[in-house]
Amino acid sequence: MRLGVAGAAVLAFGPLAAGADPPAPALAKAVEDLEPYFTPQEKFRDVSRGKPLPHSLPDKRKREVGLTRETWKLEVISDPDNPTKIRSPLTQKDGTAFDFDGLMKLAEKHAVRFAKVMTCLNIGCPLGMGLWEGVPLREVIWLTQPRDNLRRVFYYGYHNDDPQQMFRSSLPISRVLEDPFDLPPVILCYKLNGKWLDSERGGPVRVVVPEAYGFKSIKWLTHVVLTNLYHANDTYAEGNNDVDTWLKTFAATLSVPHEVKPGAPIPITGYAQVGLAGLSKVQVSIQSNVAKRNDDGDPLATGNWTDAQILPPPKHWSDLPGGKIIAGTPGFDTATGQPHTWPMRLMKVHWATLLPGLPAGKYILRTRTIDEKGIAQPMPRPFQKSGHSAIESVDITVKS
Ligand SMILES: Nc1nc2c(c(=O)[nH]1)N[C@H]1C(S)=C(S)[C@@H](COP(=O)(O)O)O[C@H]1N2
Ligand SMILES: [Mo]
Repeated sequence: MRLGVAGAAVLAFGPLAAGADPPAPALAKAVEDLEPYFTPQEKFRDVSRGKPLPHSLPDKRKREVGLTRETWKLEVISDPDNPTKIRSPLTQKDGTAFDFDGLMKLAEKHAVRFAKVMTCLNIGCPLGMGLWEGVPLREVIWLTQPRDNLRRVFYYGYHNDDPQQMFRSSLPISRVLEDPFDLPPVILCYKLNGKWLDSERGGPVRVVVPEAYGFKSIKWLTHVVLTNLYHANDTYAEGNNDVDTWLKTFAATLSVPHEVKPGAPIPITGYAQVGLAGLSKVQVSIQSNVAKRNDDGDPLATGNWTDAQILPPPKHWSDLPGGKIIAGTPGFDTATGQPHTWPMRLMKVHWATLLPGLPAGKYILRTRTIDEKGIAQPMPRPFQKSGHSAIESVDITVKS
């Protein structure tokens, strides 16, 4: 089903460079100038909090508080307020806390990798796109031999030993113990794009939750707490956020000529975030901004949407070693490194379109996506606290 719809989308529009008609030079140039596919670690946008920011601590202090691979310690315990029955808690006090060597032992057998955009629920565009590697969190939870009264897990990282600074997130235990709908597991992540996870990205070890917005992916992880609490206790809940939401599908522009000559075709490129709903099409609409706005701000109602070309997967996956998807990444062919399906959920795609020339005037360009089920996304959805996914509007002026 997924292969069908997603595959059809690519075939119908054809890979840009391989089409019968070579793309117009203006569009070819815009496509060539697109951003790199994967984001180098240091180029991610950093929105993490802490005074001081944990990644800015001097190396000596990092060693003291366990923020290096050599000194990292993870406690996995029962919640004293809503206890889970576990046989073997992993604690500093008993000298049983989990360490990086233990993680690497588990990695020999259980390491997994997946590509995912890291997007903050409160910020429109992804902070970065990464190939994340780690050990499923459940492997470490099993070490404690949980027995009874286990409904959720919550977790937090180093926060300068100041309770006010704790940034916590939580998940139902079922999400950790099994992976629904083909999703990758929730991981204890230690590598990004084939390199050790650096301190700014949450190293030595962070959680990464594949289908979630950034706030579930706790950095500088130090504590995993097994609990019989039946509801979320995320720090983000206090900020009026929808803490059960998952990654949305939407499109946005990357390059738009803000002023063009009358009759000149208009090259446009952009990206789409492929959320859990999948992606079958990217569409654009251009309207005169003086046209009667019968839509009341709802461009979905106007219906003059045209399909953009979803670009094929890159030949060179920039920022990965050798520009190649690391062998053994599920969803990618081991020999060619090409994805089995495209677009793939949790990742982003690039798109391009050449709009026909227009008479002089002022216009508004909008972009949207059609999900795998054929439903336009974003739905007219004012609920920004479920993850930003607005229809973007960009002004274009046509004048001689
Ligand atoms: N310990 C800790 N983890 C954290 C945060 C934080 O402030 N402290 N911020 C979260 C939020 S809100 C987001 S969006 C992501 C951002 O991940 P990045 O910095 O790798 O892009 O980290 C999450 N993990
Ligand atoms: Mo965030």
